[in-house]
Parts: sequence; C-alpha cells; structure tokens
Amino acid sequence: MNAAVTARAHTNIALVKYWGKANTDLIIPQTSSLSLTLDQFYTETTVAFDEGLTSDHVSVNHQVLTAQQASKVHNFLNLVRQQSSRTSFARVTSVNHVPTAAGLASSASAFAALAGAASRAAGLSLDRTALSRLARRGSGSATRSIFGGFVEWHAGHDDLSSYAVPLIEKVDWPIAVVALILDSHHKKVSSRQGMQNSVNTSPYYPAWKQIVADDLAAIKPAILAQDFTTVGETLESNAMRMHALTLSAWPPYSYFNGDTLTAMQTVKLLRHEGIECYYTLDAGPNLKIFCKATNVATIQTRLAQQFGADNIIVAQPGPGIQFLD
Ligand code: 2P0
Repeated sequence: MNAAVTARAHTNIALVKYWGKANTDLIIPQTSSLSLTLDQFYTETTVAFDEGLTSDHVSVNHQVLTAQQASKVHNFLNLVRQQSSRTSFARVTSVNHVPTAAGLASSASAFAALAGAASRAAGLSLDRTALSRLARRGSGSATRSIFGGFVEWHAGHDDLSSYAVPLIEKVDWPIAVVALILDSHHKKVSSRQGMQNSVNTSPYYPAWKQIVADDLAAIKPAILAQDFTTVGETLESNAMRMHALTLSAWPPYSYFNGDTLTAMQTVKLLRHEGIECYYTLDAGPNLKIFCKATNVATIQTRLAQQFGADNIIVAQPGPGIQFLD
C-alpha cells in the first residue's frame, strides 16, 4: 500500500453564483462566480492507493458506500489515475464536519478535499491552480474551496483556463455569515439538474449572464474597499436573480419553502431597525445571512425566537485546503 494522505477543505458560500455549465463533462461554467470560504463547515478526506484492492473503497461519515453511491468518487479517482502513474484502486475515508445535521454538507468541501488527498496520494504534486482545476472536475463549487477567504472562479473556456484565484485569502474584516437551517433534508432538484434546466429553458438565462458580469464588477472593488452595503446589496440581489431562473424554467420549481419567505422578511425587518444584514441562498431553503460581526448576537437572538436556537450556525471566513500529517 502507498502512503495515505489526508486533506481538509472548507465549504464556501457563493456571493455571485455559479448557475449553469457551458460544458457538462469538463464542468466549465457559463459565467465566473465569487465566494467566501467558511470556517465552520469542512470535510477531511484520507486517500491511499492499494494494490491489494479489487475496487475503490469509499466511506463517508463512517458508512461504506455502494458502487453506485461511490460512482462520482470512482470517476474522479480515474482522472487522478490518468494524470499519475498509479493504476491501483484506492481506499477513501471522508468525514464531514458540520455542527448539526444541517443539510450543509457540501460537494464543494468534499471534492476539494478529495482532489488534494487523492492527487498527493497518487504522487502528484499539483500547485493550487492545478488542484482547483482538478477539484472542478468533481463539482463546480469545489473549484473555489481550494482557497480561503474571498475567491473568484474564472469561467475560462476549457480545462486549462477554468480555475479559481483568491481575491483576499486572509480576511481582515469583521464580518460573519449566520446560517439559518430551515430544512435539512435532501433537495428534490439537485443543483446539477436544476442549473441545466435553467440554461436550457429559462428565457432569462441570457440576462443572467449579464447580471453576473455586472455583479462581479461591482462586488470585487467593494470587497477590497470593505464597502459592506455594496457587497450586501449585490449578494442579495444576485441570489434572488439566480432563484428567478428556477421559477422561470420549465417545468418551474423553487428551492424556497414557506419559512424561507418568513426569514427573508425578518432580515428586511432587521435592516429596517438599523441592523444591516443581507441574505443569500443556494439550491435549498436555508438562508445564509451576511452581517457585521458586531451584529451577530442581535441577529442570532431574533432568529432563535422565530426558528429555534438549534437551527443557527455562525461562521467566519475560513482557510483554504490544508494537508494533515
Ligand atoms: C454556487 N451552487 O455558486 C452555486 C449557487 C448552488 C447555488 O455550485 O454540478 O454542487 O457539481 O458543478 O457545485 C452547487 O452546485 O454543482 C452550486 P456541480 P455544485 O455555489
């Protein structure tokens, strides 16, 4: 057996969303996107290639996956085997560290950690750009989780040109993201299915591409200038416009539930009361509220009254990929 390698990668929340692929095999997106890596949610994955194995062996959160469940991991390991001299199967052990059963375990942290651990275990020494490209082949959002802090994924046009770059890795800005868990079940429409449906059927898709270009142009200088209001307004409007693509698709669908709409009203009320904060949502009903660190306690108290204290997780900006001895 070759030496085992363990990598840890954190998940990220997109402030300007990735919602659609130009190339589904290579996972080249239709647009660039921008995210903040979070400290609270991460995946640790250990990989060892082993000549004694007759198939890849994958366990997630101490549960062994069936061949069908492990097919995405197996396909990803095939890419690593192609790029290296390894031909043997691998043992993959992955654990998601999420404070509650929050439905926040993410393919972003999972494939970023797998890219790091598998490539090193296979004897490759990839720089972070190459790791970002490799992680992309597992899941689009994983492209950004190689880096910490604010990260931009440049759409590019092929395998070589589509990767993430850090905008600010060490965030020296007292901000936080309050995650509000409104439903921890698996989503009915996967991101992969949902975004492709939007590309193929939403008449608003061409407008979305322009919106993303405009939002990136607005948010990057605002992040660098620590202009909280511009960052907040941009991320909230970008999220709503992404979700408009689901309502305008055919067949139409939505990731929101009733509580999502109630929670959005609460954020607006807080703003009205002078607590400046903004929400974003991914392919699910849970809100992530971007706020100033000084307002975390007030926001937490208000949300706890309405939705229960157990459903709130406070995150700060988090680091990029790490290799553990
Ligand atoms: C994002 N999301 O930018 C967007 C916003 C969800 C909403 O990337 O098909 O799991 O594996 O590339 O990365 C979630 O989709 O999709 C996602 P694939 P992924 O974070």
